[in-house]
Amino acid sequence: MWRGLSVLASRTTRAPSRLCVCLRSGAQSLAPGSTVFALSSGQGRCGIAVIRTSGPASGLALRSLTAPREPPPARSAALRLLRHPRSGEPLDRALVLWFPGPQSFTGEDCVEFHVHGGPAVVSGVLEALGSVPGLRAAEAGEFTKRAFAHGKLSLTEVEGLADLIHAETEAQRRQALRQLEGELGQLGQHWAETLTKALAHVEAYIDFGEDDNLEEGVLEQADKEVRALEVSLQAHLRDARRGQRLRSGAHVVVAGPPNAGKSSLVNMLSRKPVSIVSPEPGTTRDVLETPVDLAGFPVLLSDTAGLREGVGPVEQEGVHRARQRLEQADIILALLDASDLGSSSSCDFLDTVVVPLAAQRPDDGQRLLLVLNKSDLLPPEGRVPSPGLPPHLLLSCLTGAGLDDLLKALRTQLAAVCGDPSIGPPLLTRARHQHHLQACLDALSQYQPASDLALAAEALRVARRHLSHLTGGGGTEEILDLIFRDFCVGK
Ligand SMILES: Nc1nc2c(ncn2[C@@H]2O[C@H](COP(=O)(O)OP(=O)(O)O)[C@@H](O)[C@H]2O)c(=O)[nH]1
Ligand SMILES: [Mg+2]
Repeated sequence: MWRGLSVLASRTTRAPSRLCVCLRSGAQSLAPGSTVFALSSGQGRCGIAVIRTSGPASGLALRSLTAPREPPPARSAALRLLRHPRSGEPLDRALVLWFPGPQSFTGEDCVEFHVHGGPAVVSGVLEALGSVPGLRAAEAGEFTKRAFAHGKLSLTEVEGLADLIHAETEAQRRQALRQLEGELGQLGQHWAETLTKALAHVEAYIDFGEDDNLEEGVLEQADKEVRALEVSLQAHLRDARRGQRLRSGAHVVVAGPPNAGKSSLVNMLSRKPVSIVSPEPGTTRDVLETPVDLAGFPVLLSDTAGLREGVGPVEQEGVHRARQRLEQADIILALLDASDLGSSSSCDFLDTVVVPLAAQRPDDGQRLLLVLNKSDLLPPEGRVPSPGLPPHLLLSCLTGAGLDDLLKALRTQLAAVCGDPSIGPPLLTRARHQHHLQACLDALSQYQPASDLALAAEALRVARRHLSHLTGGGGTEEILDLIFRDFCVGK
């Protein structure tokens, strides 16, 4: 399939008009490929539902459902009575839009029917479309697949579209939109062009090295550009985890001694009763996870068992799981009872978890936010409970005091671990991107023009091939299937 799609894509680039079927010519039977239709808006009762078609018989479908009226001009909405082509029964009065290819989402002839969103209207129109010769129901992701095949979207843009459809937080939406707008693909193309130029220089040197006409310093220039590219790729790979965290959620783990108010904090941040809150120490034993939108960032928030020694086997297992989860955390929300800092469990937690983490440089990995809860229990005059503590925030889960400051601090930490999608170069958002960039770098490590020019040229070719996989130039069917699996029918 991949090869077929690529061939089609390259043909389209050369002769886009061949895929454009004139509505009035009745040429639909001449054009290759099938025509598909699907409900593209969400399922269920709603005000308006959008049903679309893509393929050469789209014009026929439009005519069949709106006869005897003429189809509207291209890309203009018009109100039409839709009728079943066989029985002539009225189905709905709907807005219809005609997008002749290649100026459409898929690059093919497309029609959109904006119908009333009742289930009977939708199923009636879908059934009517199914009765038009040459039309069949679309498979999951088929519209986007066709857009990719016709060169309307690159692979990174397809991924951006999938992420945009699934984006649940503001930061995810920003990152996905940037990728859909082609920023990551353009960066990949820019890198590939650098390699093409360097390759041209090396090849020129191989062919005309002895020739006086060749500009001086050609090899040195290529060398400089390749080394600069290596630095840039390394920087992006170092940043790769951030884009992926933003896509799938940062791990924030709430930890602390028993009864510090960990479950209360998790419930407050997630605004739902995820965990049982009780004055009895050792209530939470399993790790409880909940996805939350924290200050616009996607977070997987975990509540854990209070860390303490000398307890029964079930709680011991809970403590073991809590420690495991701590190791996987991107951000640790370390919680202590501000009115109980002198207890042995508080001191143990400070010594074994907080102090070692606070000593780390923040860019070394895990980030720590130390929070002293139950500030409402402190005497009003003695607001700083222990001057020797690492930097901390005061909070009361009971009264909500200090919550705004905590959210602000969390936002800063989340922006650091996920990357701020509004600024800076586009981030790598998937393991696939990381894989291709790493493969490109590995190939470049074989680039040693001083020792062997032919091998150096080959290294550049291999590196360029890996980069082209980033945006979908040459690849495997499995990658495509994996990406399009994220789409549902109608997308
Ligand atoms: N006074 C006061 N009590 C709190 C606060 N946060 C939690 N608690 C209480 O402390 C007890 C333990 O809370 P819980 O969230 O179960 O703590 P965990 O064991 O760390 O999960 C419960 O009785 C809570 O109502 C707070 O900010 N102030
Ligand atoms: Mg608890």
